Amino acid sequence: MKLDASELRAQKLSAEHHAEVKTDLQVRGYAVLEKVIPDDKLEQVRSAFFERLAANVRQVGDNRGKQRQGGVPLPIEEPFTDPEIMANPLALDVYEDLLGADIACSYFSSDTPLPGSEYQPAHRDGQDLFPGLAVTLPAYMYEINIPLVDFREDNGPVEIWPFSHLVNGFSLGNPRALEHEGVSATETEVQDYAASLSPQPVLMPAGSLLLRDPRMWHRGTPNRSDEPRPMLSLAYHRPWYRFNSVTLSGEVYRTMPERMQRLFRLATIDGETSRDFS
Ligand SMILES: O=C(O)CCC(=O)C(=O)O
Repeated sequence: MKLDASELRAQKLSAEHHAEVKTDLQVRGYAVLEKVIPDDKLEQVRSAFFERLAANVRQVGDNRGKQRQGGVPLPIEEPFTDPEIMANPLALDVYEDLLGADIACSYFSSDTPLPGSEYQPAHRDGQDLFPGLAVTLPAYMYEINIPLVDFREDNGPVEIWPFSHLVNGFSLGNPRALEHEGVSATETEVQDYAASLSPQPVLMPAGSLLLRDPRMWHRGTPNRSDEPRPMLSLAYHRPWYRFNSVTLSGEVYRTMPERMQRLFRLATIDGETSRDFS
């Protein structure tokens, strides 16, 4: 979806766009808001990210084959703490509408297939709340992915299976367990079946927001270009769920605008973690 200049200026979706994004999340499982992060801001974030990526590659090596290059650790500090990056109101207005005003964020990370990385197994993020129960439950979490470069056919765009967040009581297999047994998790019967269902690459310009239900099947694809393909990932959920944990300093927390403080109220702040699950 392309937004109007007035929506970008106000950082607020029109009533029509809000309703369309909400419906797309509920029915298709995803929506894309094209190129909403301003270029100068994106450039600052990209260059801070590439410094971190270089340090991470020095530490862990430059390719992890089928496991690819997930989670370059990112600090919750500038320039990442810009509210347009970590608490984008265009997405959060819809997420609060769908999940409630008391949502929290417990995941801030990144995914970066380097050149030469291969297919990931199709998977969901988060957990099935009631494994094996063939009932579609209401959403409890939504993610935001922010591509830091254009996602093209050749540089390993994320691939998605629209509507698959509504499928339950069906397992794609546990990729990690399979890899550990020496079996490639991308080469199972169920993965072949998923691949036969025509997943779609999400092609989008840098600085877009991919809003998605984490239950929607998705996978990373091979990066055949000669540049890394970085993407930031954040998860926002009902307050009783934790996708992961985030740690930040009280100094950073205190400088956050009020809405952002609410989102990070359950984080570990100066070593203290809130036990408030309400
Ligand atoms: O980087 C990608 O394209 C997908 C990453 C992903 O889905 C994951 O690692 O869970």
